[in-house]
Amino acid sequence: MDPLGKPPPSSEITPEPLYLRRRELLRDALLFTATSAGVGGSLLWLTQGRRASERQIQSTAANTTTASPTLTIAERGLYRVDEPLTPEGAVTSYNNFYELGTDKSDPAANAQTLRPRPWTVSIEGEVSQPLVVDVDQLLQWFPLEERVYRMRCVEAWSMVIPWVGFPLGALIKRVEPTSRAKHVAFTTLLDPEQMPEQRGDVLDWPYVEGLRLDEAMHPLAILAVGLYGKALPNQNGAPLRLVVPWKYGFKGIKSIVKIRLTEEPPTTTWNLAAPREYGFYANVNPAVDHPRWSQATERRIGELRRRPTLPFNGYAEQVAGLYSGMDLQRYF
Ligand SMILES: Nc1nc2c(c(=O)[nH]1)N[C@H]1C(S)=C(S)[C@@H](COP(=O)(O)O)O[C@H]1N2
Ligand SMILES: [Mo]
Repeated sequence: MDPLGKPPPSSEITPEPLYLRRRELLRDALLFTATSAGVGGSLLWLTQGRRASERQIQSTAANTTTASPTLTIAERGLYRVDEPLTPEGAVTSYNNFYELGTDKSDPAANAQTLRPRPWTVSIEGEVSQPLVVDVDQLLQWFPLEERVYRMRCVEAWSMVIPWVGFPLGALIKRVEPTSRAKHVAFTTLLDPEQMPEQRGDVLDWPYVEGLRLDEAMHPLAILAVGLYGKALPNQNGAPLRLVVPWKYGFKGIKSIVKIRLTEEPPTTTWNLAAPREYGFYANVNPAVDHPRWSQATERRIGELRRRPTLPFNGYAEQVAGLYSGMDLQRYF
């Protein structure tokens, strides 16, 4: 992810000599398995030493938020993935959240600057019942579900994350879209006090993402308020973020303050920054390479071997129908 044509910031997917990639792979596997109990973890610990895992432990310590609610989960098991969960320590310490820094460890390190309570969200635009609502009120309106989803970043790493949230469609129904509503635009908080990197211009702030209305209404699309049964850590997009598991991770906009229904598709941040590299649809598609790297395989955080990337990130059965007749090479 990088609008300027430079390699991505940290240890990411920049096409590099293979030997480098292998070292990086081993190091990251160590980083993320060493904290989880299990044979794989201890084996790596023994063969690779302990430096990386100490770093890991330090960075996960810095992320508690105050005054977050206890989440009552009404339902579990919908759309469950039969693959091991990515350890919580990895999910909360290896992040993309450019408002809090561009290195993977920055968002956790800078998480305390974000204040996720009190927090209001505006749902507006082409709706007959616009709303400005406190996030804790939202938690009362919609029963929370746990959804275990794969997450595939456009940088070709992936995780399996147990989110807590509710269907985005339930909220959209509540505001009653008009007949002109065809798209949904989401906006992240703009506040350089809380989001220090917004003082710089690595991206056009605030971060904006968008969906077609029918994508937004799909039952797989959720607004997440937690993970691993607890309120969302700041670095993961507290208090409220989008999760659309069949699309690349950058569609999953964090710390949302505005949801606007529109007729026209919104201009989205990454598409604006690098239109050749990041399309509006951003459906996970192993057959369409990123201009600077292949999307055919991915590095599952915590695993040693790359795995094949699946069309629509493994959710083709549920979502392919949304795109029937579309040229997915062109509308990527
Ligand atoms: N506001 C905002 N939302 C964002 C990003 C960001 O930089 N800013 N990064 C995106 C990218 S590229 C990814 S892969 C996911 C990462 O989510 P995670 O850190 O919870 O795994 O968040 C997405 N949402
Ligand atoms: Mo990403």
